[in-house]
Amino acid sequence: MPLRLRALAADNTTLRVDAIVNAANSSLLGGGGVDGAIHRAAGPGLLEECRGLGWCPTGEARITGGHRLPARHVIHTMGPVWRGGGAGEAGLLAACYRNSLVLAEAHGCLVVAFPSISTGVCGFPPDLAAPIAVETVLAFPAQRVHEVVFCCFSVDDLLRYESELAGVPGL
Ligand code: AR6
Repeated sequence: MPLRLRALAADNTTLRVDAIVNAANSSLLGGGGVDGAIHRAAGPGLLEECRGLGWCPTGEARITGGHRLPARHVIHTMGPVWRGGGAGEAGLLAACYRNSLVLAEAHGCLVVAFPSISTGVCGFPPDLAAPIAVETVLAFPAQRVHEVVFCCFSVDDLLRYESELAGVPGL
């Protein structure tokens, strides 16, 4: 089945999907932005589970249950902090999407929703991040995952992803 990609304006803590992705920090112990929203909505059980996971280096990902979230799983990934573009940020951002999808596959997730990783507190320019997100997902050899949702938290980001997806032939 071909992989379906779509963009949606939503708060990802409300999505009833197999996995939502969290733009976490390396401690996996919560923070601001989408990370804070996910921990608030999931409740203390998520933090408890995260404590057992240890450190997550930039570009890698870890998976937990969804606890009180409608989503079955949370995939936590640490995106790169933007340092001007010469510090491997693009490759690390792509690794976040790829490694999150590897975990989604391994846990039988069919529908996965990504926030715009690194484009908030981490300062990655959203216009550069969106094409990396879309290209990396398209290049991923998905077998079980059949739908990827780009969960946009602003109208600007939604328009950005819609225009990116419109440029993909055959989608
Ligand atoms: N649903 C979907 N997207 C959201 C939500 C939400 N509920 N809330 C924010 N966004 P950020 P980062 C968007 O800052 O840049 C934390 O402190 C937001 O508008 O959450 O990867 C962590 O602990 C933006 O487009 O993540 C880390 O320390 C995108 O999510 C650090 O921030 C990412 O913004 C990670 O920074």
